[in-house]
Amino acid sequence: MPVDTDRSPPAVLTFAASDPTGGAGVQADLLTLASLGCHPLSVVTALTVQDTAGVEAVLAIDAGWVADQARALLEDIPVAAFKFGMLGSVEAIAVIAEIVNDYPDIPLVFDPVLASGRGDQLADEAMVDAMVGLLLPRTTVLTPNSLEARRLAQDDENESDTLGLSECARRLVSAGAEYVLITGTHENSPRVINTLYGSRGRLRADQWERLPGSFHGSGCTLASAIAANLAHGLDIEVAVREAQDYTWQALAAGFRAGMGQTIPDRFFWARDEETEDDV
Ligand code: PXL
Repeated sequence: MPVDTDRSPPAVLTFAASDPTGGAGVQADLLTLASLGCHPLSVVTALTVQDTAGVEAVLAIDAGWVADQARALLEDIPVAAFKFGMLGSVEAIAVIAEIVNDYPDIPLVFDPVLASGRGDQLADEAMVDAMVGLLLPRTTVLTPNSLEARRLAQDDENESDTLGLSECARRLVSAGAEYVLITGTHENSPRVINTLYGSRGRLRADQWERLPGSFHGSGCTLASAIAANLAHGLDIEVAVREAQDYTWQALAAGFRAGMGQTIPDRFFWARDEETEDDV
């Protein structure tokens, strides 16, 4: 039977690590992409042992296996957007760069995961260098939080704390990212300010009410939502703006599955609302 591509939801391919809690990583990406009407494809780059509080151990998947997973999918299924999360190793970054460079027209959203919410390191300096050198030149939208932006943009370790976010964005764009969305959750401002930069500097800033508590997988949700919106054909600025709105709603509807951080509810819109008749 012929494949009915007209009725297929756009396929989005995420390269990310497994988070067994379903809060972050591949599992967060799959939930977000499905919630936003995409078909999620996934290449697993690492396994983690973790709970909702933090990451206990990481097993990077062999780079050859990462490449084989991706090639098998790309030879079979047309992909509308790529999304990168935690990538596991320098070797995996190198093969992933080589693969996505063969598909230059597919938009790519890169969430440069460097640490867990608790601060467990998920990328070393060699991985940071490989991300900047090999992945930024292929990135459509980079979505660092302010800590990640400083670490990716710094020239030397002492500079990091003082580097302004617009200077970070300028450096990340000159390293090759087309757009950079720096999220302001970790800054000391009463509201969260997320700023989108492009080659001509600041494009827009969106402000969000700061929600109480700390969340597991908010960055994965935001980057996947941008990828989903790009896969549906939205312009960058609209895709970025609507993805923030979706993420804010998922966070506001978040739940505590365990004893650690709150997990965003990516299917907030599908929950039964209590109506007056129910009470
Ligand atoms: O939220 C960043 C992140 C991404 N991917 C995996 C993670 C985490 C944070 O813990 O574990 C697999």
